[in-house]
Amino acid sequence: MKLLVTSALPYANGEIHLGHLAGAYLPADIYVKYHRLKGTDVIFICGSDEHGVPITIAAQRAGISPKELVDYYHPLIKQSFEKFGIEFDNYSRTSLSLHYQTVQNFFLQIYRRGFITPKTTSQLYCPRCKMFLADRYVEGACPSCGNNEARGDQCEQCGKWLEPFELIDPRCKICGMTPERRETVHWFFRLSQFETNLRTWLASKTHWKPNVMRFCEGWLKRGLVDRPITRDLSWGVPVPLPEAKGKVFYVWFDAPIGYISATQDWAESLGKPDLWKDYWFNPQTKLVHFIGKDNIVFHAIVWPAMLMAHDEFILPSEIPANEFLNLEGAKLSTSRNRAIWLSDYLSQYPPDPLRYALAINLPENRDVDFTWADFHSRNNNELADILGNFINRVAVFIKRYYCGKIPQLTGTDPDSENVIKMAQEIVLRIEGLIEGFQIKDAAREMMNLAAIGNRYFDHSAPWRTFSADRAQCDRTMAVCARLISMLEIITYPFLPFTSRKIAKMLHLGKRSWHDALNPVVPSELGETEILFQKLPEEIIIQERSKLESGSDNNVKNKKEPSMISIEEFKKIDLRVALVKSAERIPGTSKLLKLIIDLGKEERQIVAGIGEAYSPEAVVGKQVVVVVNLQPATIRGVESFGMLLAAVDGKQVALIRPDQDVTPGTTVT
Ligand code: B3M
Ligand code: ZN
Repeated sequence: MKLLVTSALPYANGEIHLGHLAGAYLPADIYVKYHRLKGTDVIFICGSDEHGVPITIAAQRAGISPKELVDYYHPLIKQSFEKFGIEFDNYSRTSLSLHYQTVQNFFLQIYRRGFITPKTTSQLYCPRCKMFLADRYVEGACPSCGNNEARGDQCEQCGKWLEPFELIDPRCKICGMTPERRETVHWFFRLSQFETNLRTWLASKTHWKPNVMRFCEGWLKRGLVDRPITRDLSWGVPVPLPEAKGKVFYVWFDAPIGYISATQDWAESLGKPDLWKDYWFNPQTKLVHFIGKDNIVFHAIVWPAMLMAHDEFILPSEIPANEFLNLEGAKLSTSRNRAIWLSDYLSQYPPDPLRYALAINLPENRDVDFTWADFHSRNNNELADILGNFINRVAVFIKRYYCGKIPQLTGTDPDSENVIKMAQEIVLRIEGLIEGFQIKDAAREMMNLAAIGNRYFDHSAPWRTFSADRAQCDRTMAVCARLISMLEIITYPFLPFTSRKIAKMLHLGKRSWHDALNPVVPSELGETEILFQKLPEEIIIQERSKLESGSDNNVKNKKEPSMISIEEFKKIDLRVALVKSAERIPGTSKLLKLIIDLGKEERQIVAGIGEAYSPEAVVGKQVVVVVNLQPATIRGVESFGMLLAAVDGKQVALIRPDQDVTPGTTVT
């Protein structure tokens, strides 16, 4: 069997937060680490989702291009995952040309097979922004639940998948204007054709999680309709049809194909460019998609239908979708800046305590709440007091009483036999739980093994038997060392950094999951160290208040435009200038090159007023200019400042002083 595991491709429009981790990344990483230990032929594939309106809106807000935005976030996301111990075989990105080709070929194949049809549709168009309002560019009231902030692609409140024109009282997300309807051609994926096949396929997934099944059944009951998979946007994978010039694919068409292109990218990086086919074309491969619940419809309905239409690749075997993580009793929200960012967490605490606190409380079957009080108690009362304490007290004892030499197991007694049996049962239970995607219960079992160790140690009282019954004491310590050796293996998927420290302590080399049932015990202790630092109680209050105030640490991708201070405003140097000369910049209708007089100096600036003003009309006029703007080259002409104008669609009006003043006068 081969295993191809994916986690949802995160949008490269912000950093990773705890909601992401609990939904699609940490459980997948635990699952994969376990399988790697087991020796399964497994690859773990992910990458940044770099297209779609979430990206273009964020870029527009930041005043940069979509490419600049994703180039900024992609490496940050990748690094945060690495620091948190999430080990993808490949973390790719959808702006790669390899991805473009794969998407275009995928499309052409389903086009040739007759599952794509063009249709003239009437879409919302913002006359002020001069663009079609696809997906999240439009907001309005949800026709199904009334939520007034439903987006053009989906209502977050009720989960309904929407087309923009279904919204009641729609408004342009950029400028607030009520859009009008305009006709445009789009290419539709004939999802309706796959209703029967999907129904049969889903019926075979009797073991899937009930949340996923219920969702899919609801969809099929309402009936599947054909969906447009193209958009009038400039950022995205271009549609490879001559008649579709200027159109790109809808992000949810290109993103899942990213699972394939990221695997191709992986194979290429290994110098074995065909290796990806061993997975995607192989009916023996189990394809497992870890996702959050908001992505169920795309992974369990649309994507399988796309794969059926294409007819060459394997279909998903498992879709273990998680519910949501709330924070301190309320919804996590990046737009309201109520989130805990992974990079902030990692700047203060080690990765394993968070891995544990999340793993033991995963939203597997229902939404769960992350609280700092719980995090604090998991760290202090479980990691430090149970797991850390067990390993530490055994190590200290062996060092002190045995000079670091670990006694070998000889003879037996009912207690020791029993504890080893219980430990072996735990290992087997963890196997079953992880393979059945019950990661949370598996994490509990792992801690249970350490708790059993502590009880055994207490009960055996080696500090007493050391002089009273030496053979008994030897046996206790040999059994404890065995349990630690087991813990080194079973903690690895959950707490990889800790597991490596334990391995150093026992001088353990590479081992497999099966070794946990019958672990080797070395004869001598290596380097020992405290595995978990206790955290002071103050952090609970501190972290909570950070979250509620949305303080600086949380502004990572604050999406709303913010207020500025008077100091910030004062940084802008505004002056009155007199236009000395003006000429059109050849090849453009909008741009004029102006020479302006600022009293002490003359400057050249480029102004985008050419459609409203002729060069003659501006010469001799006084205008207002930003003089400390970074110089820029526009159409090959250098500009050392920016002229102010009021702009409303095509109407442009220069801002001018009410009466003539000395050129160079400051505007405040
Ligand atoms: N980027 C949605 C999300 O981050 C999306 C997942 C794509 S998986 C193919 O919620
Ligand atoms: Zn608009």
